[in-house]
Amino acid sequence: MRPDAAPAIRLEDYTPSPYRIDRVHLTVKLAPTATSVEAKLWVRAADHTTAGTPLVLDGDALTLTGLELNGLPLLQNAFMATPARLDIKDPPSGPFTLKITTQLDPENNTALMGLYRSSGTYCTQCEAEGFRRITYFLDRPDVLSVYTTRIEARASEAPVLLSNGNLLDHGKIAGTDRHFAVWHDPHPKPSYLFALVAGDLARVTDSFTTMSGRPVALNIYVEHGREGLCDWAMDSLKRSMRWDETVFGREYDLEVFNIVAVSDFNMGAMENKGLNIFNDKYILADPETATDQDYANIEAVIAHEYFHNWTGNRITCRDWFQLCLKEGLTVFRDQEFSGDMRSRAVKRISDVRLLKTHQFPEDAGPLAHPVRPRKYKEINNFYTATVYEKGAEIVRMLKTWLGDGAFRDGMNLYFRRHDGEATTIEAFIACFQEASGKDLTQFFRWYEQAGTPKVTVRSAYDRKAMTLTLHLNQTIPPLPGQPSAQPAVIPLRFALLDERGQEVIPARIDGAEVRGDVLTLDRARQTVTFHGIDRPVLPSLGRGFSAPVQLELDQNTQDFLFLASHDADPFNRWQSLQTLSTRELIRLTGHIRAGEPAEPDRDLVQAFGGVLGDDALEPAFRALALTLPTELDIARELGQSVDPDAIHAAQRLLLKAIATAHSTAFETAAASPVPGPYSPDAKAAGQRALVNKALGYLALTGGEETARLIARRFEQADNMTDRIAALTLLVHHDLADAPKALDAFRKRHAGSPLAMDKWFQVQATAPSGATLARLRALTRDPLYDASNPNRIRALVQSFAMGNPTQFARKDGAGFAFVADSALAIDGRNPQVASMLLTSFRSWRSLETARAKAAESILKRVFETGNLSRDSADIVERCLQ
Ligand code: 0A1
Ligand code: ZN
Repeated sequence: MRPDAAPAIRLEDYTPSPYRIDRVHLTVKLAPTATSVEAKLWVRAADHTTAGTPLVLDGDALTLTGLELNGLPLLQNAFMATPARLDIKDPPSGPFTLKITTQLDPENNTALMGLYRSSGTYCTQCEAEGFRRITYFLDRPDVLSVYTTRIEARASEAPVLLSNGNLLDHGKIAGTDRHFAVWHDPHPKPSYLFALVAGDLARVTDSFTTMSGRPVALNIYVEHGREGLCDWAMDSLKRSMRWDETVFGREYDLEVFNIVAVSDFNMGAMENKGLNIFNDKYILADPETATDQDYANIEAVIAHEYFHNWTGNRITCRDWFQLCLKEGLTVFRDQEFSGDMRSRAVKRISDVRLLKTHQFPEDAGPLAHPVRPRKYKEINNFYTATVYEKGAEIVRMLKTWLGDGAFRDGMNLYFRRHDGEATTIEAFIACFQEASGKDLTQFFRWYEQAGTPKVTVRSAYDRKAMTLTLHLNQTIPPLPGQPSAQPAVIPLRFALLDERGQEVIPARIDGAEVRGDVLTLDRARQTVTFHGIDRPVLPSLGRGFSAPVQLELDQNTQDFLFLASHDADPFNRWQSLQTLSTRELIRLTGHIRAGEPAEPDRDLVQAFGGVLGDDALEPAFRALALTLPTELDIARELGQSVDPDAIHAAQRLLLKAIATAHSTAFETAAASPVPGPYSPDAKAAGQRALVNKALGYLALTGGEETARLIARRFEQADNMTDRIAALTLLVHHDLADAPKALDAFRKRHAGSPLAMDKWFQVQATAPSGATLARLRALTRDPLYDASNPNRIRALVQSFAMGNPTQFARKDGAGFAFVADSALAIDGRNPQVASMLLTSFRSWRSLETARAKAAESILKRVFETGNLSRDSADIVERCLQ
């Protein structure tokens, strides 16, 4: 089959399953290359119209070794089995049982989907369609079954045997060296939430008492010797459980909650019922090997997976088009949790930065898709920033627009009405429609239209009439498959500020729906008039980033500088500086490309000094405010004819100007000690962020003395945050001590693959012409493992996504490196390959020579024989 010939699955083609499977008994006899799985299924027709019709079960690369119907072997001509499906041609019209036996080879399952081995531990990954690699099944999320799982294994190979639910029984198998465990999960669930783990693992244990007084055993399983690295994860879990009770009224519902950390995992983590499986980088942490960011990520991912127990597991998706029903909502919930645990403002800014650097470009290029896609060829390619992050923004807009009370009522109605169901976005939104009494038809467009709306604002103040008028315009630029779009519902949180920064409250507002400080746009063009405005005011719009849109304001530099220092909304203070910096970087980039001299704007440079010196602002906020928009942000803003070298040079120029103008203040900030021994809490992390940000500015202008200071910081660091910050400066600024420091780091952390990932990443993101050759050499480093997703992400993905000048080298060598890395892994692990290929998504916006180089490499990949469906889908869409 040509790679592009895979059929597309379409939302409009959804039909309910003709059969139900009420109960599943699995008996899994584990052996590295010959595991047998016996699945007994209690099957019945969904209704009389489907009774007796052929039953078609999904499979993927399966070997059938036995098949019985109602306890009797099925005759050859009564069924048809291929690795990809099992047809029961003429099933009974009443309920019946099927016993299906398959044989698996976990040891050689390199795709990390289905049952595989990670460092000797048997584990599973079933979302989205991995269960069909274990047994033939109705592998679709709207088929909910109660599972009982018996696991057998050699006791010495796998002393720990885990599956979903509660432990029913365990013991030795007499006369053998094997033992067993039986797990029962009383909650009906779709097959994608099934999990099994077996191995020689250490256990860290704790407990939790739920709000109604039920005890829950909490266990985290890790490789032996890693027990000491689980404290933060366990603490995060307990805080997540309490928070979900307090804020959403959700209580845990099993006797035990198990988490397992594995080192080979394609994604971040997986919310299997009662048995979450994690990429170990989101569990393991100590100050020696994990950064402050790692601690924050662990807290967020633990919360995310735990919160799925209600939003995803108890209420699941009818089909995979509804993926954001569980993902967007659960991201929203984990963001709120982190906001409560840390500084809300800082968390919000970090989330918006992520959205702008990952989701906005996705939404502006060939891989753009609605939050609820209408078709897919490979569902694994839709675990995207759009489904997750934009999906979360939509839920947040509901809260902003409807208000906290109606939002809470809508959530409660959703939990009450849909518990135990596989449902849809429509059903979710209907709950808020009922709770608020508002018509949400137009709001629903957020799920159906791709693209980031652009809202332009022109303002006019009429002193005599005492009115401020805003002329607002919203558009979504044309996208592949979406030539035009309809106006969206856009809630804008706002305030009007007078020249002293005091809020001016309008007597009346015409032209838009207003509730409190939220005005909502719903037309392509809209004129909003604020009455009773007795003095000139500046609007502060989109406070807290109240809608995922691109706001184009007609304010001038002075206006933005004013907002940057006076806005009571910390998000808009940050945003104002970002907007100004973006404008400035675009201007500088233009001059640099034209070969003209360029001088950064003095007022802007001055403003950064103001932020740095403002002790009233929390250090974490100051560190963020001192961070310029990324080079990729500027590329996205430019949108066409992008020259990454020019953007890089412009950024350097502005950074250097800021560093030079405020060198003394940066020296002071860089020398401020963070009090006490290392603690990962948000306050201390913020202080470290500011110190390291200041050190980064010093590195731009400093001479040998600064270089020595940075080398000393590297040597003396007592935590990974400071050590990796110093190492990054040494390597990215090509300072004399860089090679020595890289060696020292490698020696120190050779025993920690996760710490070594940082070492690979620092080198992969160095903006130097020598980087590519260095990376090629690193792929041969014995500590690099070209089949481990985390290593590939650290070396190749961070190069592709985090090193714009080198990835988009004019000679095409950067593109070739990434494409060849993808091809090298594609046969073993298609998901990782396609993830690498998504880094080509913005190729069309590059200037001609680079775009041509990217295109010819994409075409070469596309024409490769045997390309996986995952990779073919991405490349095909990139080329469309
Ligand atoms: N549901 C998980 C993410 C996930 C998705 C797919 C996977 O394998 C293809 C694994 C994990 C989450 O949102 O955390
Ligand atoms: Zn999730």
